[in-house]
Amino acid sequence: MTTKTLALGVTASMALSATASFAETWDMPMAYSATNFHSATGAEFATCVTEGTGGALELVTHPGGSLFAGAEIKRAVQTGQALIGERLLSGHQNEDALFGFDSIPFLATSFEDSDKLWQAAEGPLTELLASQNLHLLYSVPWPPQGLYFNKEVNSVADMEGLKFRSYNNATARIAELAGMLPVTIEAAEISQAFATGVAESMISSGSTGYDRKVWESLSHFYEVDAWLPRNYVFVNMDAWNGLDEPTQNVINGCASLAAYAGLWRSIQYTDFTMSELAANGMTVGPAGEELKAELRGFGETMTAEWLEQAGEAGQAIVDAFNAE
Ligand code: PCA
Repeated sequence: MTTKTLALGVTASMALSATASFAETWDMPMAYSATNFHSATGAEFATCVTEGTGGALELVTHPGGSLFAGAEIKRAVQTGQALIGERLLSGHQNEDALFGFDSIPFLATSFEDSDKLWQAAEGPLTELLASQNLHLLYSVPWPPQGLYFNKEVNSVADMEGLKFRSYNNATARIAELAGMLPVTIEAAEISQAFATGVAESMISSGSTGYDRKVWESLSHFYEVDAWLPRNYVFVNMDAWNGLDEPTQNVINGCASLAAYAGLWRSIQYTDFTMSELAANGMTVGPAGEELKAELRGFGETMTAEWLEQAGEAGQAIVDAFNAE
């Protein structure tokens, strides 16, 4: 080998190692369909980070549970199988009651109150996630939750015995209180579950009903505004700490934009999806007085249960929310 070819070889390998140490690709598993507004917001966030770091950190989103199913995403990021991901926060309520702060029936029922509740909860949630090796980046609420059925329902008695699709502890508890049979199913799987009769009813947003075309199997949507659950985007803490400060700054900037854009999408999607459910043949409207009153009773029971499970930390969130 001549001196010249040796020098060329060294330069080439230096260039290669520079690429290897400075350009990284992170896969970002997400649970909901690519067309869902959270997924659209996440895709924009990923582009923002990729472009903002000049390609040094490329984020690649994998919506619809295609890389990890919804229930596996948090563990995958905790253990470093993926370094960033998005998940429904209250999906972890069985690990710690605090994760269910956003699914207390009738505590925060509007976008404004949901934001207020998030102001009260963000600090404690950030700490809880940090204790689990996760860094919280941003969070976006779903539209208000209402009830879906395959028949007219005017009271809890009409719900008895129905198979009810649940997505967290609170939704399973509503099923129990109403004498229904809870069955846990990821949003990505619900069209099939309704088509085959594995589930006959659920509580969710107009958004999920629209995304999954539930009018193919269900006939009624009752606006209840029970709560607005949140999705959150989070990073493996070791991976976060391994980033240099300029990269962290870009990610934080993109995260703030995503939180803002996601909230606006959620607000606009609320009316749009209600009209789409109706346009596709569903009966859409407010729940009747009897049903509403009975659901409020469940709300009181569940609020007391949550406060008992979440202890002082939970009480502090509710107090801070009520004080504002
Ligand atoms: N859609 C998600 C969670 C809340 C919502 O509106 C779902 O049904 O899985």
